[in-house]
Amino acid sequence: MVKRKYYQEEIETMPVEQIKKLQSEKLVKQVKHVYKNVPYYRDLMDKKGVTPDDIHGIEDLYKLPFIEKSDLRETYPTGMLAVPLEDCVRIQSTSGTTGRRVIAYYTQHDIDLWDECCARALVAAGADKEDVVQVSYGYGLFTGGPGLNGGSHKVGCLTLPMSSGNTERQIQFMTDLKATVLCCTPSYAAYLGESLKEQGYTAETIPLKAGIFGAEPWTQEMRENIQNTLGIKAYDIYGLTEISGPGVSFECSEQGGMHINEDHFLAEIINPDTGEPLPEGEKGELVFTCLDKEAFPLLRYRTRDICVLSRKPCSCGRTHIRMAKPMGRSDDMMIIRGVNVFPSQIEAVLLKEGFSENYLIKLGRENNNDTFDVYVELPPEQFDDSVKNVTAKEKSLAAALRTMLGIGPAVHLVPPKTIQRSEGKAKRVIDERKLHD
Ligand code: DLL
Repeated sequence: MVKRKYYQEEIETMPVEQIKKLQSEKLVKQVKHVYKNVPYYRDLMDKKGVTPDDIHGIEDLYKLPFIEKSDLRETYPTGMLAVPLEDCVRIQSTSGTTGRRVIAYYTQHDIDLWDECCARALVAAGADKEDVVQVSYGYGLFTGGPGLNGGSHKVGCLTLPMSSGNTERQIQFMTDLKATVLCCTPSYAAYLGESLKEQGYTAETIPLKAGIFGAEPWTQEMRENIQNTLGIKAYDIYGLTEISGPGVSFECSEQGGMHINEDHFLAEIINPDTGEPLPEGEKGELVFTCLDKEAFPLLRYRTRDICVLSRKPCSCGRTHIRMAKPMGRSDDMMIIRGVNVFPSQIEAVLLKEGFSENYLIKLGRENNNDTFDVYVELPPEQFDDSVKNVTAKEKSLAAALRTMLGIGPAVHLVPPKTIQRSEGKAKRVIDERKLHD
């Protein structure tokens, strides 16, 4: 049997001009739908002096007002719904730490569209009918489990709805049922790899061939570690609850950025300070417009993810625009002693210097000065090193971090396995400075 290259070839390889035409048609319709059915957004448009008649195509997108997380909190729980509640078949929700959770609603059409996006991601990672897909993202309100589960069904794979956690059971099912594709957060993939290794498995004896990892930032170095430990090709996948869930964009075999499912999601990059749209190739905040979702069709939603888009042709044949790995969030960037720092920069240095991705950043304040501590696990084979050696390593790691960041943290090397492992999104920063309410 010939392996399929695309899940929906015609759409995924559509010439760019045609995609833009399709987007324009869908946008005009979608704006009418939202204006008519979402009073909150109608008010925002009225205040900006724009009506659906002003929107003739994607070139008019900039006229529309943005939606931000604060709007979703304000309209909680149903104020952004664009269809009667009785037409909805599902909700999902974000894991929000403060304030009200965001609830996203789906009609059956919206679920189908989302599942198809995940199916495209799975096929791009080489999955086909004969594959066994282990979904180890959390199930429930989090979109990771349900999204990849739906995509895997569409492709016709045998789906193992493992959810996260219970690593012993994960390994048992993976090896007994010969799972070939693993879907989970990159930090959990790294942890599973560590546990498999401890049980004597090697890259050759682990049945997996591909992994689809996302939901949190991860570096190229972390990708290489995971690929080597599990003996797989590791693909990035991106998404957010507000826009549907995983599969808003996904990586292909080129592993060079994620193709955005442009027939459903229109992407822009804006200057996060001024809101001005930026030209392609410039770094800024990613903004999405849902082109054909029915229940929760957000227009110009500000993701806070800092990113770059590229139309460079891709060797995989897909024509949809690619987004780079998010480089951080405009709202999770740390400002330490006046310097902007992204946790992913720290991770990149640690991995490059031969340490593991198990680390913790602690920020505090002493005498009106920021304290900046990085706790990193020693590789097991170096655990017995003399105090002198460990101190020297701490110093050299601190120097490498200073070179990268422009400020130097205090580095603390701690025994292996002392930093708490994560089964979902890893919490890597503890900020005790209380810079926000
Ligand atoms: O994390 C959806 C998802 C599930 C994506 C499974 C991929 C796989 P939320 O919980 O709403 O949704 O979080 C969305 O997570 O705005 C990004 O900041 C971050 N994020 C998601 N995917 C990636 C990725 C899901 N591949 C927020 N790389 C987004 C970096 C990511 N950050």
